[in-house]
Amino acid sequence: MTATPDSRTASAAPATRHDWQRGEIEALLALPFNDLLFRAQSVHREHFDPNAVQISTLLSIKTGACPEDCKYCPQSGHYNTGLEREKLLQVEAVLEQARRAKEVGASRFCMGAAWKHPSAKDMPYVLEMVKGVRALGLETCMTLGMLSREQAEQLNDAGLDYYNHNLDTSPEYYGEIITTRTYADRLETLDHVRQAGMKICSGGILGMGESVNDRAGLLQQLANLPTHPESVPINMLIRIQGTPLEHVEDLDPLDFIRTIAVARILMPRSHVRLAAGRELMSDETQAMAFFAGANSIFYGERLLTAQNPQASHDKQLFERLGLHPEQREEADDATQEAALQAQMARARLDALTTDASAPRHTTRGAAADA
Ligand code: SAM
Ligand code: DTB
Ligand code: SF4
Repeated sequence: MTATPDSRTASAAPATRHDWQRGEIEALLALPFNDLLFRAQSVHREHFDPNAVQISTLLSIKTGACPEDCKYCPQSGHYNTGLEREKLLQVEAVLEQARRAKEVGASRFCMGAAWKHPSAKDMPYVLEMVKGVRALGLETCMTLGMLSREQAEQLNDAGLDYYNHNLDTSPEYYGEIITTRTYADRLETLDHVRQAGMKICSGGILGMGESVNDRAGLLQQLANLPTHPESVPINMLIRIQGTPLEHVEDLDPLDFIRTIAVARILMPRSHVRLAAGRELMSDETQAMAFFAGANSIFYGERLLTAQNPQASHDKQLFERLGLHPEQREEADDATQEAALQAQMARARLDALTTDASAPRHTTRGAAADA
């Protein structure tokens, strides 16, 4: 297993914390907006190219009729959402979609299935999909529900890079949203994924009627995992007709941005994804989310079943904001550490050789561009 991001903190920045208290996180969420965004953007620049955004494309490989009762979900069999169900796609059909995603610039292909967990009968097909997508030169991600230790190992052996499994909300609010799978079940799956050697993609949904304390609770759970998830999707609830959350109150977009900013501060080396709900956001809200430290999106007109912004609109937004797609999410950790150290050495040299009157802020920019 490769070194984790947290093991490369050595000399570059303060050690990443895993002991956040709920009150500390609530205090960050309550900062004056400008102070919070300044702090988040400063942390962001220490670890990332501030103008690069990682691009993933999603495909639903098995749609609808899910036995779970997640109150937000169009695919739950418990609610009548009018969604047409589909069996597991053929491997070749999935690879065809992956080729298209690659052509339009995605670096990662995420496959999602509406399952409680994968069955033994489905696993061989899923493993073939991982191998095939990987062979196209794309990073692979799957979200298939709960995994046993053995299934996680099989996926890792097939070459799966990321497993997405969200905590969704705080442990206290969770029972209001899902009753068919526990918080502990979710943490156990995350542990199996990590032990098997895969990277974790885990985040949650905002706008489900949760309190600020619940948002702090979700972030606390994620940030206090033994290793931070490499990818943290923050979804804005897409209200789906027929689900129990159909009429939940609007979330203030500024509160959404605040949560992204705090995620960035707590998990400084993780990719924070501005995930579901962009279709409902203004370009200005999305721009602010990128400023707050979001650096990953789902690209393409469809998420799993719901709409996402048109690709042409996203292209235009990237141009207007001077953003560019990140080429690959992560080189291996040793390579990334070496690049960071080299950048910092160069920056120190620059600082020594630059005219004393010249502005000094170039140092941080150089390091962040590693
Ligand atoms: N069935 C698998 C599972 O839940 O473990 C994987 C697919 S599931 C659709 C992946 C994630 O999508 C959920 O955990 C939830 O965070 C997000 N999601 C589902 N419906 C959503 C909605 N209406 N709005 C925002 N996010 C949603
Ligand atoms: C995540 O956190 N968001 C994505 C992905 N992981 C799998 C899914 C969003 C689903 C939105 C509703 C739908 O498309 O059905
Ligand atoms: Fe099923 Fe996943 Fe939807 Fe829950 S979120 S109902 S587990 S597809």
